[in-house]
Amino acid sequence: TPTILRSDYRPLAWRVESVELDFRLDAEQTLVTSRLACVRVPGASGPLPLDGEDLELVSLRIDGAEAGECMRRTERGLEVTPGSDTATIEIVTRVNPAANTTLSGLYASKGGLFTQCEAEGFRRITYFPDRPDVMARYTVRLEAEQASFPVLLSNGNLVDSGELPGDRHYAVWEDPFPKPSYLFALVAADLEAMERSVETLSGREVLLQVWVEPGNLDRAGHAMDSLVNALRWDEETFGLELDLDRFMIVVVADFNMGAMENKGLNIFNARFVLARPDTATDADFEGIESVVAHEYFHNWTGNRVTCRDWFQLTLKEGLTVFRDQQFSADMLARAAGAEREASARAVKRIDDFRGLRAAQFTEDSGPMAHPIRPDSYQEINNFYTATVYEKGAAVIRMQHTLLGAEGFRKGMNLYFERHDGQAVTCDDFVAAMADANDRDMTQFMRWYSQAGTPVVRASGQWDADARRYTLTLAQHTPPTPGQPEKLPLVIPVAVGLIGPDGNDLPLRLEGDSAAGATTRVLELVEAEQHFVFEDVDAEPVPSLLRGFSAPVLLEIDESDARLAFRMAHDADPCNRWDAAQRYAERVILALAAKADADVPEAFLDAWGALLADESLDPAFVALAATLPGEGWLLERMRPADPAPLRAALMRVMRAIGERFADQWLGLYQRLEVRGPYRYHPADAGCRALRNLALRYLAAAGNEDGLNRAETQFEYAENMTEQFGGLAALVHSASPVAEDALDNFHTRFSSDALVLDKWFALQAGAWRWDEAAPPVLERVKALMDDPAFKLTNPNKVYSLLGAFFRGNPAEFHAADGSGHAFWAEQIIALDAMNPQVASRMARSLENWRRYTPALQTSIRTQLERVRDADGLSPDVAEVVGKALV
Ligand code: B3K
Ligand code: ZN
Repeated sequence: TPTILRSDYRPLAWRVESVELDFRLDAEQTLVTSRLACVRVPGASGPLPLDGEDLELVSLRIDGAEAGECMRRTERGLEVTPGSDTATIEIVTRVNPAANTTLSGLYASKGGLFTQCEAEGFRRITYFPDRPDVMARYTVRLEAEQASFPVLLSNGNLVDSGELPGDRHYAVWEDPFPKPSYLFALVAADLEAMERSVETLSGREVLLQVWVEPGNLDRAGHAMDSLVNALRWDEETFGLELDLDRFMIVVVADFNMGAMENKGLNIFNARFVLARPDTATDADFEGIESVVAHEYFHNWTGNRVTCRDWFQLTLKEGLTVFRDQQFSADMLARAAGAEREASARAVKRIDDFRGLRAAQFTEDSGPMAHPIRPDSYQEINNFYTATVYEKGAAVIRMQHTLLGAEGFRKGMNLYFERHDGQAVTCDDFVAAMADANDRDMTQFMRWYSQAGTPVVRASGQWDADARRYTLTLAQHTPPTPGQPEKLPLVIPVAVGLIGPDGNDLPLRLEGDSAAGATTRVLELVEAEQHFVFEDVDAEPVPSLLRGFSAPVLLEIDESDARLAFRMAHDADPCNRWDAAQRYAERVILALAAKADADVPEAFLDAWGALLADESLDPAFVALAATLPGEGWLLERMRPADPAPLRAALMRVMRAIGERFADQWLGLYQRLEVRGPYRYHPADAGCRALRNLALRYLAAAGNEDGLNRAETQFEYAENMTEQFGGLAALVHSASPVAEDALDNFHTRFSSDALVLDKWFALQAGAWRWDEAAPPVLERVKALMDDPAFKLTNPNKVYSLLGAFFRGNPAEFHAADGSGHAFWAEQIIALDAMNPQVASRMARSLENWRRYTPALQTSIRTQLERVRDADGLSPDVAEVVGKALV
């Protein structure tokens, strides 16, 4: 597979001024006529390359005449050489949506027709210079049979529609804004809309629609509310207003990822729209709010200003993730009320950081490590990564921290002032931030070019006589593939000093005239720096990287006692959580290395103090009392050995369940949420902690706990509690788990999204009952369930994804059965849907950190996939890099 380099970027010699598309839609034979008004860029020379993939070319005419000699076929599609500097190119292609299992381009789902064009799907519809710096105005005419496709949608505004002879109809859509081809979309399906009309900041009336399958309107309300909130937030926070008369969200059941920000016509995976209290959990409600907002925010960060080339992807993704994170934090804070606001924000911050650590830190230490702006790729779809998205967002967050909210806003204003309507680079974004704030950001730009998680090593020295505390911070970034050497970065380190009484000290840095705030942001820019604090009367305990101020790994020597102290006293909730995690990690890894050791008493005491502290928000306690994820622990364990790790985790869970049974039962009672379900952070926090209580109690085999889980499962009126009860039963040795699973399946047999949870729960189950058969057997059996389809990405992610990624001890069974199953499934999936196959394939990329025996088994299967016939570039890149 060829490698594409960022340094190879060349502007196109042609501009496409306008695109007229005419679709004769049909499930098996859709005829697409595309009319491109092309103009040669003054002074440029060369042909116009047109990308095309899986297309049947019916005809191509230049200025009305057969192309003849002026067209030739190339590896990527076609190349045309018009005889003059302006030309109208008319291309007719035929495609078969029903046969398109890749879910990229135009495809069929449940009888409807949908498109997905990012990154390179438009070329599967028609021949086109399919790159984001080609921005054009689109007019789209859709024509189809009325009965099968009653609703016809595309980007922008509806300018004409009507009936045609033979029970057919048509619609014409016009998008007033120039856009790249990846933002094109159409929908032809049987759908119903929830509508709301709102007034924008400048007083324009806009129509919002959420389109769902008939019968699902009662599940669209939360998405609509989220959309309205997002619209308001962008007006208030950045002065950014909806620029269209109409904004549509359309739900589809078969979709490769979460959602897509097509201009004015967002298309969503059903799981990020549909929610009713009895079918969706608190986490689902939260996910919907954030994804709806994310796609909406793209309208400015991504659509109005887009990427020059795909290497700049983080320009829109990192920034938009940062925006959705801020939005969600503000929503949570508002709902929580003034008193609980800080805690609500911290909970969101912890959640985001935990995600970054689990997905991105692990990616950054493996064979796919890349900077947030990569220098090369083989398949762009492989680069919609945690690094580009989550680390990208963290890099934007650091700019926000360094420049302040106001400075950041000034930078955003300048960015839009300069670049509205353009396709630009990450340098352009940072230049706007720098110029608006009169700040040199040259060194900061290294965050865009260096891969790997930087390690910040901290140590402190207290000088009693001088009443001085010197904090030494040193940074280094380990080598990553292709980048042996790294330079120092600009790292904002938010610092607090905790006094012996547990209270923060006011900070006076050397050179300051007076003490100021209790948290200061230090800028670490050298390989090593010393920061001196004055007037420190007793040895303080440093609390570093407060609020997770940078995407780095902090190394600091801390005794167990000091971790327990910070768990109890750190004024920064993020660091309180972090202290609990560090302590748990230490204990679990020690137990994994020494099978007969006991769970240390001091650790349990610290844990107990956390549970007993009634001043803490239940949502926070639920996070702090959740053990570090297995994937993260494997990353920290050398060599990674899933079986003893699982055993250690089970031992710790049992110990915590047994030792604190009364506390768990007590808070289960105390935190019961009465009244009808509402999606609210306070209620959600209580439900989360109660469900966690059930998990620990069930793990310990506590009779009362198991009874409560069963009752909650049977009588709960919302999915959060019902599923929480079920999950506790499945994660126990309880004999009633099987019946409960059957019962749940019967109850929701026609609800695809709820069944996704049911599949995932079983694929991720631990074997609390040693006599139970391996989980792989169950996964194989579930593939035969009538509700399971390998062609539906949600099903694949819930069953196979939960097993490959969420159940390491079972997946990495010593006999290699899991790995062989992995290879079979990757090969089968790849023949249908390379993007989904590639995502699943990535579950083995960090194989070199496992034990030698596991490595041998995994290598065999990686090679088997590598050598399979007709492998896609997607999977080839992943296994190829894994095997290097
Ligand atoms: N921009 C899309 C992702 C497209 C992925 C293509 N393989 C969704 C988002 O980030 O908002
Ligand atoms: Zn996005």
